[in-house]
Amino acid sequence: MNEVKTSQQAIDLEDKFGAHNYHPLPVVLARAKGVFMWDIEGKRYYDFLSAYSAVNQGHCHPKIVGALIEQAQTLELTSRAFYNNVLGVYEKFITEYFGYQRLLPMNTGAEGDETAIKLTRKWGYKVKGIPENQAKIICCQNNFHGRTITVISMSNDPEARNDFGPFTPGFVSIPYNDLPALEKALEEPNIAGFLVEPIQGEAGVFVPDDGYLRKTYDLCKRKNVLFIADEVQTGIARTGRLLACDWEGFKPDVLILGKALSGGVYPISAVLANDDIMLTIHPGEHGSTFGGNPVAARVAIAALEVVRDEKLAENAEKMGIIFRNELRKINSPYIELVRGKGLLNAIVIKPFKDKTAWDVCLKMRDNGLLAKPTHNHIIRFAPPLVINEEQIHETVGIIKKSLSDLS
Ligand code: IF1
Repeated sequence: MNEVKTSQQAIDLEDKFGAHNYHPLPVVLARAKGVFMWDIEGKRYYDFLSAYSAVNQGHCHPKIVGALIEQAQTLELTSRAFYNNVLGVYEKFITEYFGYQRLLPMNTGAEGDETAIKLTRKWGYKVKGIPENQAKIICCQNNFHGRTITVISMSNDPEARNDFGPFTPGFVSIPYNDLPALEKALEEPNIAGFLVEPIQGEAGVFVPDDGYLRKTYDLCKRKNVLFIADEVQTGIARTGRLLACDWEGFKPDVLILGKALSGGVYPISAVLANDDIMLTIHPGEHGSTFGGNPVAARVAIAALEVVRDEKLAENAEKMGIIFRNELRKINSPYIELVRGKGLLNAIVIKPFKDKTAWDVCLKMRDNGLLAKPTHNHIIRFAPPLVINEEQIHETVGIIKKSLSDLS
């Protein structure tokens, strides 16, 4: 491979030969460890994105990378045409870990959502008795569940949808954090499920009212409708509990996981459910070449062990409280609002001197911290969950300095 020597060379190559489906912050990373990343020129940054919460366990965690290397050298892929000696071990491990009877393994978050939708429809026909092709799933406005055609069929974001139609039918969209809207939608015939993010990520880390999720779950139960939680981003300790739904003490009927299920070293997603739901899908009806492969299985076990052994949920809760408290002490004309849960946080930026969230992110980059704006005026702060208190104070200092550099 021809080595890239400077940041500019790397940017030029992507610009010339890559599809232009992203607009990255101009920084070219070459190495990472724990909460840090380094660019080609050797400058060090705090990672405050964690690859959108995929790297909860910290970059290049030795235990997870070790599992990846060891299994890749032993047995990499069998497909599901044959059994392998790792998948069953993983299925037993993850179902006990999260308290479900069965796992359906996939690769990306969007595939996890697709799988959950198929499973919910199947259950709707086979168990609930919905007439053929009539099943509907309730989703929320401003959701983000991925990029496939069916998944964007639930979206109301013009950038995600425009010129990608026609769309998949069978969704009913309601406002998020609105119980009466759900109650009303549940009166419609042939509703199979309600799909929701416990905290809306793309919407700018929008945290619903306390009790909202629990009440929506109870409403679904009353109407024999499956509660499907997309915990691709909120799951696996990010919000200060193993699952964000744990904050409200209930178990979704269908649980979708991704991202941090691999600690960021490999695309792994999962759908978990109990027998009455999962066994409605039969051989030949759903699957994936790579889903549940031996490398993914070993990596996911290691990644989940790290979350448990290093008490990452507890740390996320503690560090999150300190982080939000410290952020709220900053006196800056740019900060309108600080919100979040655990280490999934955001600040809403007030327009001031024509500066946007993008300008703030560039300044933070210069000062050694990487974060990404969402929607022009919101900045997400989601460091790896291994961050310690001293580092929280240092990073709040960087954020504060960056805001004052701008004004
Ligand atoms: C991108 C946002 C985060 C997700 C939830 C499923 C998926 C995602 C709740 C799909 C993916 C990503 C993907 C990333 C941007 C990003 C994101 F800003 F768009 F909203 F994280 F906050 N469910 N989230 O958040 O998972 O198929 O990507 O594995 O670049 O699109 P995937």
